[in-house]
Amino acid sequence: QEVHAAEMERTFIAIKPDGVQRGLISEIITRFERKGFKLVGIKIMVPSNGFAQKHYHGLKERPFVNGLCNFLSSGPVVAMVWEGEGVVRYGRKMIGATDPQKSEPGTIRGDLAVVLGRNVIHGSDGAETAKEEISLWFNPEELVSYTSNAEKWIY
Ligand code: 3AN
Repeated sequence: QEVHAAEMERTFIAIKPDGVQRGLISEIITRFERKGFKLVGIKIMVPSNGFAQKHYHGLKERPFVNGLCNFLSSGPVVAMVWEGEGVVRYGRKMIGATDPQKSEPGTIRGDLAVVLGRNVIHGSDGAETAKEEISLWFNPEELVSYTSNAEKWIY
C-alpha cells in the first residue's frame, strides 16, 4: 500500500521543562519512534512567556494559565512534530490523562509523572489544534519530508 508523506497526519508534541530537566527526552522520543511514528521536526528552545501565552491561548480564561505559562517558559522545551496514521489521537493515548494521578500505567504520564502541574509532556488535542500548534512552533522549512526504511513494514 502506497502512503504518501504529504497526506500523512501530523501532531505537535513538546517535552516540557520538567521532562528535559529530568533527562526524559530520549525516553519519550523512544516511545514515539518504537510505535512507528516518524519524527519530521525537532528543536530545543526556551519559549518566552508571551510565546507560552500564545501556545495556551485556548486556556486563557482558566485560573492556572499564568502559572502554566511561567512553567513552560522556565527552561528548555523540546518541540517536535510527529507524523503517522492516527498520530494525533494515538499520541494523546500514549501521553495519558492530564492528571498523572489519573493516567494509566503504560502511558508517559502514568509511568513518569506524579502531579498535574508537572506532567512532562504536551500533545495537540485534535487535528485543528495540531495544525495551529505546528505553525506556531515551526517554520515550514524546519519540517522535513522523507521516507523511512521502516515505513514499508509499518504500512
Ligand atoms: P493536556 O495537556 O492533557 O491536553 P489541558 O490542555 O487541559 O491538558 O491542559 C493543559 C495543561 O494545563 C496541562 N498539561 C496541565 O499541565 C495544565 N493544567 C490543566 N489543568 C490544570 C489545573 N487544574 N491546574 C493546574 N494546571 C493544569
